[in-house]
Amino acid sequence: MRILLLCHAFNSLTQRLFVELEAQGHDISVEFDINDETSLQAVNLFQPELIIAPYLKRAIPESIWKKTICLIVHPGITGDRGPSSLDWAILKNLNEWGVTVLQANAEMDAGDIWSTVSFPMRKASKANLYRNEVTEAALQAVNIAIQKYQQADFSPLSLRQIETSGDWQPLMQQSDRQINWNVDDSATIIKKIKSADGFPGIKQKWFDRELYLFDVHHEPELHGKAGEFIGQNETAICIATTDSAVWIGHLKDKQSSHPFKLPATIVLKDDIRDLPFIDTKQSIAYQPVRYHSANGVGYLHFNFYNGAMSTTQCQQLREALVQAKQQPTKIIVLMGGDDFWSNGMHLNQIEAATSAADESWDNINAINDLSLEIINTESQLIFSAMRGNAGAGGVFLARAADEVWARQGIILNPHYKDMGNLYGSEYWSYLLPRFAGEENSQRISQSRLPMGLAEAKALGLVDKIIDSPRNLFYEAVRQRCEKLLNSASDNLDINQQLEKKQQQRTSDEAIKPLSAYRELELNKMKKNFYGFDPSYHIARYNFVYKIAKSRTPLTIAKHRRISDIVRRVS
Ligand code: COA
Ligand code: THG
Repeated sequence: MRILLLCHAFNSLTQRLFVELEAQGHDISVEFDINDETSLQAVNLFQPELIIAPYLKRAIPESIWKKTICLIVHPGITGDRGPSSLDWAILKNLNEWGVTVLQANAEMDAGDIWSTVSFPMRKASKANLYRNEVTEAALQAVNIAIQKYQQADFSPLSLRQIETSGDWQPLMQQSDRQINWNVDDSATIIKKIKSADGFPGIKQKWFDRELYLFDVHHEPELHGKAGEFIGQNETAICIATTDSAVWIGHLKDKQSSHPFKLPATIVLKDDIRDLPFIDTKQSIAYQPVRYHSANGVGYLHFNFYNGAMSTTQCQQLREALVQAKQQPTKIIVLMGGDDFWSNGMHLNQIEAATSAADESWDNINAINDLSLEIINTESQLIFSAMRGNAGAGGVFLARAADEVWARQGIILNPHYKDMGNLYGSEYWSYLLPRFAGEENSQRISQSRLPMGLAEAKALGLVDKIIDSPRNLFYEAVRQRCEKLLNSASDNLDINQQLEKKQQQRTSDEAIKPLSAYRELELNKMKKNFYGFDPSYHIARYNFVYKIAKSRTPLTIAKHRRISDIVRRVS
């Protein structure tokens, strides 16, 4: 079927539908909802049989929904309507929520119901629920709706025909979730912040500044006077609550010269100069980098907010890896974070630096040092286990390991080009030809599209797909590792594999040393950072400031490509 995805932006849910529907053989094109005329033009150019709107903030005009069936993917149960569905579900502590596919008409979210899929709620942030449960349910609900569309005799049910518990819920206001530090316990505070994380954050006045709070973690061990600052670590601040304390990892100060999300200690810098330092190692409540081992396998977690890795975080992670390598294990697994495995260097922190070029340079060197440390792991087999999505440098960093395992359903964006034609580093020019072959690495580095796992595996970016639900992923990885250890009698197989890996490394090094790959990549990156062409700095600015796109990129808007138009006309 010819299907147009009409969306506010190409977000993770839209990317997932794009990848899955294309894999099912549908002809998919994407148009950003910039204004009514452009959207109508897209419909006229592509002539879709069906329009699907996975992430849309504005009303679809009558000129479109009268002509073509438009299916809205709504992150709520049947009958639920409005722009803050998930926010309300989290704030109300609901046990179950869902995704409904409904047909657009003149009344927002009140059209006929095509399908609905429910899921149990989990105590996670809005963005995390959205990227996981909502995305899975949305994919199922869209598939059901497409099947029904293809049945000639199907007609959807109107809202009046079905019994529902959902209702219209207004746009959530700051006053609906404002924290009352003297009254709210930790659970309530966490719930409020999570209901607004990734967007818009909880408004909070501190030090006469209007701040927005994100990235909350419970701290059961520490206590103090409710609402008072207890301490800080490298990136986060710890605040006492009525019953314990919470860590806040990220803040946004819209009135500052860097009005975007940054680590809390950077935003508050001068205001918390005298705040005592709490060693992260003593508090397991907020430990983005965490190592543990069990039954001969070491696991390194790096739960960085939004998968972004700053210079110091890369250094910290490298240090943790160096330590892990000294442990008597045969396998190390790089687990990444809860939301993302990694999205490469930290563009927000680069944007906020005194010199963005210098900070980019430091960040890419730190991530390269980490990549090198992974490649040069001699005493252990090292695996990247991706539970969440990865993008840009994060994908190539994963490939630095001996094997990449990925959870069924994640999306990879193995490209740097959208960031102002960045050349990219992380030793990709060594890793890609080695694991994917010359031809595939050409294909990967030319691509600007999100990739599903079937393609990633075919191209050699991923070795194993782990078909496990999100909450059982760690267990599935653990079982695989331990089976590998146990089936290898007296570690003979593992030792042979380690020997083979060392031989390969030695022979690769003799042909062309890793330092030469690094130098070549960094020479190109130097031009991106310091050269005449400002594309990278402009693209990064637009990304960090979330400047809306003024047109849909041709990579996804195939109806706007001349070749596709000619093909359809002829
Ligand atoms: N640095 C800082 N923030 C990043 C980031 C990075 N490298 N990658 C993602 N983020 C942030 C986004 O700004 C967004 O912030 P929000 O919480 O304020 O909304 C959040 O992570 C989620 O990203 P989003 O783009 O909404 O997720 P997605 O799943 O729809 O898309 C990517 C994922 C990877 C395609 C997209 O985030 C991206 O292009 N990132 C940039 C990657 C990059 O170029 N890195 C530098 C080169 S190494
Ligand atoms: N029919 C038509 N178009 C649609 C929908 C529809 N477009 C997408 C839409 N459903 C998705 N759902 C909503 C529901 C309510 C609101 C937005 C999207 C909403 N918006 C506030 C407004 O427009 O004033 C502002 C919200 C905000 O600022 O975030 O109420 O069923 N034809």
